[in-house]
Amino acid sequence: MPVVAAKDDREHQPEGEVWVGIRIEGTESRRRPEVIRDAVIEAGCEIREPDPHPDSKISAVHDPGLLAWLGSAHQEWLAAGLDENPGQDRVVPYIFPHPGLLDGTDPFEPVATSARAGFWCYDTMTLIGPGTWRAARSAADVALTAADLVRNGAVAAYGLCRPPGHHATRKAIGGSCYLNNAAIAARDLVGPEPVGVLDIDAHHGNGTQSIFYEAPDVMTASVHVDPARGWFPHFLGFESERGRDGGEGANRNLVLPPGTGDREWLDAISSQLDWLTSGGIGHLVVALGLDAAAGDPEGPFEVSPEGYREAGRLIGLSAVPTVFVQEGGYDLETLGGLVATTLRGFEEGRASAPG
Ligand code: SP5
Ligand code: ZN
Repeated sequence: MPVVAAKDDREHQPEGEVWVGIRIEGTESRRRPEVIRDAVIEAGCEIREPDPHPDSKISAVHDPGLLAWLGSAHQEWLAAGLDENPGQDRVVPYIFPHPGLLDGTDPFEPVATSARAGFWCYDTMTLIGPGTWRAARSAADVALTAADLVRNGAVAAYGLCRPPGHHATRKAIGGSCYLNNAAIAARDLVGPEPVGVLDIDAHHGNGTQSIFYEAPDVMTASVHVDPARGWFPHFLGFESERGRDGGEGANRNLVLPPGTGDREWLDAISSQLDWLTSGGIGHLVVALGLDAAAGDPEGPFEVSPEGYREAGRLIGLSAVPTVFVQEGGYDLETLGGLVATTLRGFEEGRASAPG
């Protein structure tokens, strides 16, 4: 399977995340793409660099104001001297346009550099450093290049995106995500037939859901840990969220309790694949998070490597041209093997699929 990866992924150095007010180490490390690269090379995949794509492909899913801010946020932060006083070298918000603050008035982009961060970022865990924009923009090119390969006839392609993307919304970064790589690829692949997004990261793909919430031409399906059991993104990911207006009925969430293992997880994935294929999708984008695996430090599921292989097999059996986009997965010991195993499962499923 062709693999697309950018050297720029290591330029993103958030140096941790602020959680409950404390800067902690953070798990979205630059080692992640290294271990994945090693494993897919070992599995015999060829790696290629992404091709550059125009900004219009990004602004098709993100607010141009967000893109303008993201591209210059760290430089503005330094220009405002916040790295020296009070001594914060990463962009991090302190005040947010909370509905309870605004009470129905329309938010506007504030003037102060420190306040602007909260206008475009919904949590404190998604820090911006000097190379964050370059890495995020390259990750979007990775997803778009993988989409090109599949549009031009490849059965599937894998985009090794870092930073990940599925928590980023049209107007806000969050959850360690900056540009929504899977959504950018999905929007780019819409043709006469709708596109399906299957998100198997342990966390709800809230950004992808919200970007396409009113879209009739992108079906979004996510399998994730129940937010009602206390899990990120906490406010979204419930099964009652089914889309709105033109997108009514085109979003489907399946939630599972902490501790879920292979059987229930695979049943949910299978159900989502049936739903997507019955919608007549022409392409599938898989938001591939490996944090559902047993032992992952950020996810509470107990999925085995064999479970991931079976998930890949089910996706391959659906016989829909597929773009895999890397999302979460934080156990550096097993992450690379899980990606390779999932892609191998896909090849097996595809080989025994009709057509
Ligand atoms: C792409 C992706 O998988 N993003 C996951 C973001 C969820 N992060 C939630 C973190 C919640 C607090 N973690 C603190 C760990 C302290 N040990
Ligand atoms: Zn995740």
